[in-house]
Amino acid sequence: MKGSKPLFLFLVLLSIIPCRALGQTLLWTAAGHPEQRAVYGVAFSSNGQYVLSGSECPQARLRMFNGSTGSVTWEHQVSNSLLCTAGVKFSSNGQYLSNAEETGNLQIFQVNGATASLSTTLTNNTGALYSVDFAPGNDKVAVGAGSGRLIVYSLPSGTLLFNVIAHTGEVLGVSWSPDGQFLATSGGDGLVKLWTSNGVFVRQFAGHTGYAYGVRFAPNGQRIVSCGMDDAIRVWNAGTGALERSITGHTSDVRGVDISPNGAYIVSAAVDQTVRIWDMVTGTQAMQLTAPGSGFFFSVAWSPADNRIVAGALNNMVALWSVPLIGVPVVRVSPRAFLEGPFNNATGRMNTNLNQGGVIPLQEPYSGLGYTHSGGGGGESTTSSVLGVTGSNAIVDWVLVELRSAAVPSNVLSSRAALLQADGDVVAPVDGTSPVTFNVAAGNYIVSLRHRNHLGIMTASPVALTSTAVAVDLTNGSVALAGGPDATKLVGTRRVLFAGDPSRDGILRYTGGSNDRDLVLARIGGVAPTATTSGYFVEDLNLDGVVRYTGANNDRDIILQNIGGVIPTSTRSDFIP
Ligand SMILES: [Ca+2]
Ligand SMILES: [Ca+2]
Ligand SMILES: [Ca+2]
Repeated sequence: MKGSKPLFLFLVLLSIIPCRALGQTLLWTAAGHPEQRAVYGVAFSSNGQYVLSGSECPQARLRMFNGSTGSVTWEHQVSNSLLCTAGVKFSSNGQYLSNAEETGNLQIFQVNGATASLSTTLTNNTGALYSVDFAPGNDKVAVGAGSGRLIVYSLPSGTLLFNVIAHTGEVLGVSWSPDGQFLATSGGDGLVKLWTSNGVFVRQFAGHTGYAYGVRFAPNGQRIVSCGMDDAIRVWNAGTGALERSITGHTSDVRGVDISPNGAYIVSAAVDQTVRIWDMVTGTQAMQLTAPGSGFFFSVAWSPADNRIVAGALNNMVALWSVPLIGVPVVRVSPRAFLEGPFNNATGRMNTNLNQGGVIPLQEPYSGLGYTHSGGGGGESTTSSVLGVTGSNAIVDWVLVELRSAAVPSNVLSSRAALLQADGDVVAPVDGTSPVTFNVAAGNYIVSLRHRNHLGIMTASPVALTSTAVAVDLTNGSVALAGGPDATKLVGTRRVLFAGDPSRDGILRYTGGSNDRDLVLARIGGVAPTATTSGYFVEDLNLDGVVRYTGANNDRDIILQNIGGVIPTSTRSDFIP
């Protein structure tokens, strides 16, 4: 033990360093400990507002920093004895932070804004802890122990769920899959292993020599990234166990690894005194980060909210960079689909009455309807010149395109509002002709197409997407859909999305609670069935610009037809989870 505990306010070695190079800015550095103690763990809160560090002992410290300024907002002295802190994490709901420490205690703190208070100490009797990760649902916490054990506790109760021998030697890294169904571990035996959330071994990934220090699951659940004593970063296929690539360039031990929220980049921290950013798909180095005086880097994290990176170093430094100019990955897709409402089987095109009526908004309508966009989608806009195009490429309406996890199709990784042309092409709103682009890494994605009053559809199998646009024709049955042929309506030889869901719950209902028919009636005033309302409304199921309840071209009968046409209590559902 060294000295007494002075006021930490005097100990913050905070400095703003205006160091700019090649798209990176070192925003601040601060001390993770008042003395020369290595920073073994760093973490961002899920909104990126706070940074947490955990340091070496004696008198290990946890420190929380304001992510913008680097000022210390909270400090905790772990103990007066020889207890080091090896791993720190925030839970994604912002409720907890955790500290895995060297005598086998897992401390869970309740987070209260910029501060925290100790709520639970979970003690295992197998020795030192090296790594910690909260489950995505915030209902479990996993820890890796020096004894080679993988231990999982339930939260908030702290009940032990399982405790299995995972590695020969220490469990140095642990990471939950994004769906919470799996855990990846890395160990002192150089292996990376995959486990079910119940602690059942699935497969191992062999390749590192010496310690495998860190491991992270990619946001799409398809890849696992590890780093090790062999100076390498390895990218594994989580599903098959295959080594996709080995990334070399660091000249000494790679101690920490993390992945950008969009899955396109890996960041690594190494004993060669550099933090480096790599392209996930090509393995090429995109950027190298340094901080004067840092010494060896031991830990690293990428902000879940933006392009900022924090790293912890041997000499007690916590360094935070902004990397805004880093190249943004792009995948492109060109879907083609028909909506039943405006579809005209005689011409093989959709009517463009909404466009001709001048009611299509320049701003995408889905955010306003309550749809929660993902992965950078939302707020798309177009121009009156795009809407002015006529003929087969005239715009019919706004649609939604989603890229979903191949492993967990309910997980929407990225969404975009796009425009639908009369001939079925789905295009970018910016010019009305380009493919739809998403800022995600090249890979396999379930593609879904949705509309504000039709039943959505999605591919049954993942589609391999890259920066070169891939055509996904959903009009002719050539691409298998979730739900099979029942997912779309056959009109002549073409497949169209079922109309009739102004309630946007994915179910066509003609009568009873939450039915779609009453919404049509309500839109025209709710009393006189022959009344009509013109404009851009979700109750206009055939997209002719007029909401009609009865008579020719009404928007009511289409619901009845699509639930079977006979029994009014029948329903029809989409196949989107
Ligand atoms: Ca076209
Ligand atoms: Ca409905
Ligand atoms: Ca209508």
